[in-house]
Amino acid sequence: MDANKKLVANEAVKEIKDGMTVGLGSGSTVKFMLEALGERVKEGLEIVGVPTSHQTAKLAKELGIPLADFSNVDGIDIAIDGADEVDPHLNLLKGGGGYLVREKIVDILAKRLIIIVDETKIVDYLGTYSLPIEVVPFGWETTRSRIAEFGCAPQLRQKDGEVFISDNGNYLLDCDFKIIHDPAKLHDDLKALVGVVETGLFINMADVVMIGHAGMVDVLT
Ligand code: ABF
Repeated sequence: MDANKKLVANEAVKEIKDGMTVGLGSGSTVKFMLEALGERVKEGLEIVGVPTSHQTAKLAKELGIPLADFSNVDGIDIAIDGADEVDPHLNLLKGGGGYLVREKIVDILAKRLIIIVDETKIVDYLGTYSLPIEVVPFGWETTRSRIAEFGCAPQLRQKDGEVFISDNGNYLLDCDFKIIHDPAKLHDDLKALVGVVETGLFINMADVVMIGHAGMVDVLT
């Protein structure tokens, strides 16, 4: 599995050119991408990265990748990010790591969004992986009830025995829809609920999906 993740991460880094502002995703495949990008920065590549999580920012700093935020960049040339599931329309289910809000803010701004996955992420329908939904902590129990009416049993995400708090100070509800036939409609319906900050459904956002499998990289656009 790691070999395919490394393969696709190294392939994606080739798309990064001098002078770019690069959205830096989160997750284990992106970790390999950051390591490859760090090597290219050491060799003289001049870029600046906008991280999608404290975790990514920490690793990028360790690797010597210059960082910026939206106070000093006015756009993203390319974003490279992972995903938990990819459907045939290149719609994504993301947020397994808990970083979906900042990922979506960066990814949606990118002129070009490249998603890097191994073949285990490719699905016919989104939803086997529980959908992460970021909610405001105040009244989360009532938000959970409203979300449940769409056909799931939202679970408050825990980490190390404590309630998981996102980088934005919110809670995450993981929702086991099992199969999502119309992810665009579900996203719109969920986003309309009071208390919902964002969902892990990334609809019509990916420009390219690079899939590492069996020592090769397939590219979907
Ligand atoms: C990130 O990538 C998250 O949205 C997602 O949970 C994670 C999964 O990918 P990986 O398998 O690479 O950790 O963008």
